[in-house]
Amino acid sequence: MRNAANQCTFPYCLSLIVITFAFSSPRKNMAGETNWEKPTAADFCSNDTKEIEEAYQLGGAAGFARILQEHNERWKTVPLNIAVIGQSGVGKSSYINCSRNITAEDEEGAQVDIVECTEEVRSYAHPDNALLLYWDCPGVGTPKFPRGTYLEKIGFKRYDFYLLLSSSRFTDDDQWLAAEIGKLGKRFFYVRTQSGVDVFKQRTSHPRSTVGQSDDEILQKVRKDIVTKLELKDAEQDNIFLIDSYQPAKFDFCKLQDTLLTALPDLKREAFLYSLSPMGMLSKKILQKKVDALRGRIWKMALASGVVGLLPIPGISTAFDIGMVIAEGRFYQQQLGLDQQSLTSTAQTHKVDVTLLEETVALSIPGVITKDFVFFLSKELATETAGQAMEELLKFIPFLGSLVVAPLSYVLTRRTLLAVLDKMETAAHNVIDICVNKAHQQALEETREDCENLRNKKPAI
Ligand SMILES: Nc1nc2c(ncn2[C@@H]2O[C@H](COP(=O)(O)OP(=O)(O)OP(=O)(O)O)[C@@H](O)[C@H]2O)c(=O)[nH]1
Ligand SMILES: [Mg+2]
Repeated sequence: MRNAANQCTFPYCLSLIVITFAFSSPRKNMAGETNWEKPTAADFCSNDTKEIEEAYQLGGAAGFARILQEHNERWKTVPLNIAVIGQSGVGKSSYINCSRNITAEDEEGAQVDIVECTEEVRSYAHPDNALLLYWDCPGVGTPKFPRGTYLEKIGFKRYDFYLLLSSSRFTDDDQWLAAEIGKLGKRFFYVRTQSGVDVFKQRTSHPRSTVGQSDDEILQKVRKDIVTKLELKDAEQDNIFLIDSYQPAKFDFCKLQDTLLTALPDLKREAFLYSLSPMGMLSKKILQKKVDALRGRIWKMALASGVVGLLPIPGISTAFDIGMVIAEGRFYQQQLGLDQQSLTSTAQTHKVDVTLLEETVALSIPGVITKDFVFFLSKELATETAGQAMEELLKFIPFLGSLVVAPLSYVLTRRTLLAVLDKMETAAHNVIDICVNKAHQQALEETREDCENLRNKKPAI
């Protein structure tokens, strides 16, 4: 069979087309009816296609499938070093924990304390990516880390980018660090932590004038102060982020992660994207970016499955590589924050009943992606759409005309994965909606309480 694959000619491909069903991807139109989308040029990156074609010439069908899957895993091999710097106590370790979706009490959590805490430079890997390292640096300007030796001690030049953290007041040390990073010609992002605390303090000290003001309005003053102190030009002002590591769904936390994402080169961007938690930030924007990236992997998985479909490998279904589809589906589930562990953590973070989240997700997908679920889905897809075989395959073949792929395996894998991803996207949107509604309710109650307190407050004598 492998020889047949290697020696394939166009007529042979055609015979494969004629004798098989084909499938395309499910999309809902405005009326909610299902349409079947064909693969488009946007599904294919020309560099990938060229490399993959070469791999096929060299490695035959078996090597080709391996390389396709390796392409999807390349982001795991890219190192990314993020320096988190600033004075002691500004929240460097807390930010790192939040970015890794864990707390100081977790085994791998960075130590956090109300007294000076981090005493050496230490890296913390992201739980989902061992090469994505957050470097927790000790506070600058302490007796142990005076300015004179600070840069050398933290290995200042080795990082991809720098997050310069501060809280409450902008200091000389912040200004000095910003200037030093500037000299390196590297990009830094100015992050003001504990914004929730700033808002609370301002509302408490100015109870009347802050009623009716949004948190953003209250924080405008802080933003302006940073711009003035750093002498930032208009274009640079987008590099200021006001966050609270204990409330990642509020303030600029999501904007910060999104900006870092945009600033990175391709593969590093992919590695960073797969480390972000859309549920922690309750961000549909990050969710959308993840779904797009995951959708972009599908054609390679489908081709790999299509090639494998031609080989007599024991344990693989006659139609497509079910093990691969299950593994890929579980990856989506974890990436979109829908696995059990993520749901538990989302429920805790946003103070929502975990059972409600589980039940909501269960309306779209099972708790664990199983063989039965994938079979059920693919059976549905296979019976519904046989009619569009030829068009999709002819569209597919010009891109990879010299490759032999079992069309049934290719299209069934593609459709099944797209359907799995679609269902998960819906479930993830629903989970975010529940958490956002809960946060709104809570905010309303707090405002009502504030107003009530203000009304009942007796004037000071
Ligand atoms: N409310 C709130 N508290 C924070 C935030 N970030 C840090 N804290 C608190 O501030 C204190 C110091 O936080 P750390 O994360 O240990 O600060 P650090 O910069 O790592 O401090 P060193 O290790 O001493 O340099 C702790 O009590 C944290 O709980 C935040 O964003 N919001
Ligand atoms: Mg620390």
